[in-house]
Amino acid sequence: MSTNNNRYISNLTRDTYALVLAGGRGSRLHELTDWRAKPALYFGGKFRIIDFPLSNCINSGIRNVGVLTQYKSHSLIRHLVRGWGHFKKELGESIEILPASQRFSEDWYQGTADAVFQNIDIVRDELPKYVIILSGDHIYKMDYGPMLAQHVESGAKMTVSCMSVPITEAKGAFGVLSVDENNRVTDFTEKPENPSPLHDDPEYCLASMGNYVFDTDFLFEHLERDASTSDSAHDFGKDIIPSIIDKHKVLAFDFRKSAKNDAYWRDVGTLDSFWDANMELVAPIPELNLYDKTWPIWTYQEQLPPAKFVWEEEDRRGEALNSVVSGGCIISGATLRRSICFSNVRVKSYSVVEEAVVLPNVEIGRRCRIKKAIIDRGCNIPDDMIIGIDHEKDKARGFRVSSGGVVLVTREMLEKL
Ligand code: ADQ
Ligand code: ADP
Repeated sequence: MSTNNNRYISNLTRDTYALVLAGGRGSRLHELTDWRAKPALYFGGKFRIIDFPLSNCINSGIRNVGVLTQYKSHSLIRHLVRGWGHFKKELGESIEILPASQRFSEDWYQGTADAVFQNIDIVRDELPKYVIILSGDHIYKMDYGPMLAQHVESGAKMTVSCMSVPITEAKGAFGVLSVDENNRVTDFTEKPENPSPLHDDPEYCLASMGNYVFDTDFLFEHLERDASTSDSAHDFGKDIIPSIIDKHKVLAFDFRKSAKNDAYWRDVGTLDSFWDANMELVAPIPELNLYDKTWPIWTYQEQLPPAKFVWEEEDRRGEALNSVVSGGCIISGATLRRSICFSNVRVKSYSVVEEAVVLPNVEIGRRCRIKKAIIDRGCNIPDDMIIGIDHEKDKARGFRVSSGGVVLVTREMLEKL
């Protein structure tokens, strides 16, 4: 049967259970993930990171999803319950939250393989033929159908999605694969210091996106074997993949080749990459199209009044240029340039906010000047405060300045002033 046959793909996706790994801390995001897991972090004016893999599942026709949570899961679980709680088992749909609940032992989830192992019986109950394991940490649009179709047609036991990235970016950051001429994975090293280059491009290597398709029985067999191995970190990248590639058919799925011009994928693991990916959205035509009706990104939406811009006098123009402004915001007599305002942000007269990512419920007082900054949820920026112009001054006040020159301000930092 052909992979272009939609019916074939939808049968496959219906036979698939998705597990989204959403327990990671995201320590390189510093104070932004002090109180929330990385998948719960806000993105793009009204979303959270987890909305992207979940929307990809729904848009791909995978309607049974488990979300594995662990670290600081409160805000993530609240978001899932509010925004993703309407799936109906009766209609063959479900989104289940699977917190580390010490069901098998006294331990929390150890590595990612252990997180899945501890939920084997829940997945088994669903009787899926295939399990797709997804990282809950990335911003991307991906139709999982072609990956599943390749997996089944090739007769692979496991398929790893990957894309070519510059070696300088992959170093110490991603799992790196080598493949033969049939795309079979011949080597997999988790976060190597010296990634093996592509044979036709020495500057690039093949990086794992942290998304895997397994035949269900094969997955269970190897998770059980790994669970009884004492010197394992119980992690897919470190243990499971390297231990199976010699004996079993593990294939790479090249996301960039499959999605062609639509191969958008961002790891927003640092303050700089988080700020960059948000800033991309204020471009006149961003690479990530959030307005694409054929691939909607769902989220929890509060009922809010529309954004309002108030212009009272010539030097108090409430305006936003090349910016994204969410519901409930009032920009009164202030100027926003190349900025993103999440819901319920207030910016008062004579303030100028440039290249800022302003999370929900922030108030920015009068005559403030903010440049290249991330303002965390609930901050109250007092009148006349200047942020992002003099980094030495920012640091002296306890704000965090990233290596790329992005200033992070949180409520706790402001309270200490
Ligand atoms: P990392 O993202 O660095 O690399 P990891 O920290 O294990 O690996 O996180 C993978 C996913 O699992 C994330 O979505 C995270 O939130 C989640 N997670 C981590 N620990 C968890 C736990 N105990 N319980 C539940 N969820 C947990 C991985 C791969 C690399 C690959 C990159 C791509 O290991 O090979 O290149 O993803 O970014
Ligand atoms: P500033 O005077 O510093 O710009 P204000 O809070 O006084 O800040 O708001 C100025 C303008 O914003 C108001 O005159 C009004 O037009 C608009 N505004 C403020 N709050 C509201 C609100 N709750 N509903 C509708 N408009 C509002």
